[in-house]
Amino acid sequence: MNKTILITGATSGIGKSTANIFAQNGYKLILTGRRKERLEEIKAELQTNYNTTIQLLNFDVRDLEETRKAISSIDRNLFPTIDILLNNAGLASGMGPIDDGQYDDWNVMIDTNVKGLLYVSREIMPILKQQGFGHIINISSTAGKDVYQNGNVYCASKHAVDALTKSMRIDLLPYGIKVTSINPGACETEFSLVRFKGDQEKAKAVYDGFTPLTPNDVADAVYYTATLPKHVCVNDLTLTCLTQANANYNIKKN
Ligand code: NDP
Ligand code: 8X3
Repeated sequence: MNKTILITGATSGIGKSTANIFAQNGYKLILTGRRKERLEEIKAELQTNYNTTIQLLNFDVRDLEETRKAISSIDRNLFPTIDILLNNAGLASGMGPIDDGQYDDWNVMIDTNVKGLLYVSREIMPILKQQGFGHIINISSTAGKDVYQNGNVYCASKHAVDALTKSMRIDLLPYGIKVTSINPGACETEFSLVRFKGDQEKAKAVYDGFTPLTPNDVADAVYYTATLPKHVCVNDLTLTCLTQANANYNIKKN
């Protein structure tokens, strides 16, 4: 029987690349995101290329009621098991000193990266517990390991993901559920475009002078951790491009 992965934030970047690699390898997909048209396009492309079974869930992870409704609408005949949950949906909003922080930016980051991840996980956990197996993979960040100047609330939200991953691993251990944190460094996606609110020049400049990770690099790491033998769990995997040592240090040379 083909396995199923549920990917939050599959409309772009790391989530979209992960959908592709798992589809290529025969997995069934449940793909989520707010941008419905993008979800439909990705579904059509993956079905054409790999003849994959896909269900789309179009919702905002910040909205508990929408999240509950979406998760309960999963077609359990098509997807009798959920083998992997990839908590990937997330964002940075703004970048600047904390004393100048914008409340809307803080709310959107905490609501998405922390509460959204919790909502989706909480709704999926009963399914995993009932199965007696499953794997939750949380996309944290190098920003979940160290803080950097002007990163304050984004870094805090990813530190929270780090803490939640560790807690989930302990609490879910009795049910045979694996929990992994994947912590990428700079990866060129729509991340900076979102952080800088559509300012293309500013977003592009983030990746000037070095070769960042690609979303496929991170998707490969997700695939690796998800396909290890049953008795093996990667707890924590940090990956950066060659020029980056941690959240604070990037020599920015190609
Ligand atoms: P993208 O902006 O390319 O993708 C973000 C995805 O998250 C989109 O599919 C978006 O979908 C989804 N998303 C955002 N907000 C919500 C929401 N409220 N409800 C549902 N879905 C949402 O960025 P990345 O691929 O880079 O980001 C993916 C994850 O990787 C994030 O958690 C990010 O923090 C993390 N990360 C990124 C790094 C980087 O350098 N790029 C490095 C380390 C970690 P839609 O807008 O359609 O809802
Ligand atoms: C995203 C990477 O360096 O902007 O988590 O924090 S960074």
